[in-house]
Amino acid sequence: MSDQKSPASAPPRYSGIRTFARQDYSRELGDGDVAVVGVPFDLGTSFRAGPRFGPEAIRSASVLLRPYHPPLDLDVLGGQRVVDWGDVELSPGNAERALGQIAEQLEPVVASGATTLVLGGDHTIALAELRALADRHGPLALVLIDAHADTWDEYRGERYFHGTPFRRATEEGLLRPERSLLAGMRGSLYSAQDLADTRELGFEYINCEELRAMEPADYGARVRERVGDSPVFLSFDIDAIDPAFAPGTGTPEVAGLLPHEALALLRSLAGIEVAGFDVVEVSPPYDDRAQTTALVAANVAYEMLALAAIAKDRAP
Ligand SMILES: [Mn+2]
Repeated sequence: MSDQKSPASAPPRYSGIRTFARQDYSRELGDGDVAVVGVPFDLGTSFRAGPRFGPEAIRSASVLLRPYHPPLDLDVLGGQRVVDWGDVELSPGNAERALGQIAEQLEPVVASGATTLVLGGDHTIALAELRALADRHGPLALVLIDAHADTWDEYRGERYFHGTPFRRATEEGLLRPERSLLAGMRGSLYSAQDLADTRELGFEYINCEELRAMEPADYGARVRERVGDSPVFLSFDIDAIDPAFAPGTGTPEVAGLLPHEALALLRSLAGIEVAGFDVVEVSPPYDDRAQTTALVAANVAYEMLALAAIAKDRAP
């Protein structure tokens, strides 16, 4: 508590500029083991908009995060250097142009060797992240926790929006569907073909009912087996969480994961090296007065930092 050197514990935490978990703001390439990057983009939403305000809300909710993680007995913020890179700069009004801008700004960060932890933003941005990540790592295995598979081809003629990023990424050769595992899918669909299309692309998925019935360790084992030695992109859509706990999101579906279930699933991935993480679809205008959705998202991001710390520890 008295460790004045750690920005995370410099009291009082409700004061000061809102960087993620009170970590240093830095745009110096090579400065951090992990770079937290905000992507304030929501031109890809199909129902409720608002995730352009997600990075700001998640950062605000993150300032209570402390360095030490008791269940993992891990110094999350002390054993690695985590920097807040700030937000990518976007031109509003054109989704495809913005995707190019996101990839262009992420590329040097990824090339510097940092693990990226992106705060979204709607899920369209995953396509831009994958462009930057694949540029360095080659095609990646996708580990997705989401109420939706986001593998549509188009919606009312639009090919670039938050229902299509993983189909576009597959077409662009950025993903290895045969090494990817999607989990948490639930809610009504337009037809059974939606799911068949996901499988036809080569993805495997675990629906939310099945996921909730699994032991987290079994989920972790299934992810390990599926991704093999591929580089990994771990993407968490906050709508995977039940809207009672995460109402502030664009396309809510009832009967989702409880927060403790989601954290346990993430902890089950300990030891897997992840090239890039994101937490997306937080829509603060629809959040509750206590900003619960942003709080859950900040804690999901914290678990991702824990995974990064463990992977770094085990690196040769
Ligand atoms: Mn999604």
